Amino acid sequence: MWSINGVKYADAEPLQFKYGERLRITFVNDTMMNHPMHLHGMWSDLETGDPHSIPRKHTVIVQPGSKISYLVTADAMGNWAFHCHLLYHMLGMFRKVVVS
Ligand SMILES: [Cu+2]
Repeated sequence: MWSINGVKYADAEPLQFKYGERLRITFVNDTMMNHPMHLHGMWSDLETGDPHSIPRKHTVIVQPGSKISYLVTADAMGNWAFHCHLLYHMLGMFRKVVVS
């Protein structure tokens, strides 16, 4: 079973974002597969180390053995999906995001 932080979706609490806050999401991929992580409803501003080069993404590929981070402004109220785009990972690698 795939998971995020060792917890599969069925056992996970929703992630709570405060409306208007700017937050950093960091992924550490300790698996041997790519994980294209898709946060719905908000942009993911990929941190590249260069403040002049910040790609805006919906889906960010987290490569094997890598650590990446991106910044999100929680500017969309409501419930959103946040998941790995590989269908057979999605059961575990899925979270509900609540912006309120
Ligand atoms: Cu995955």
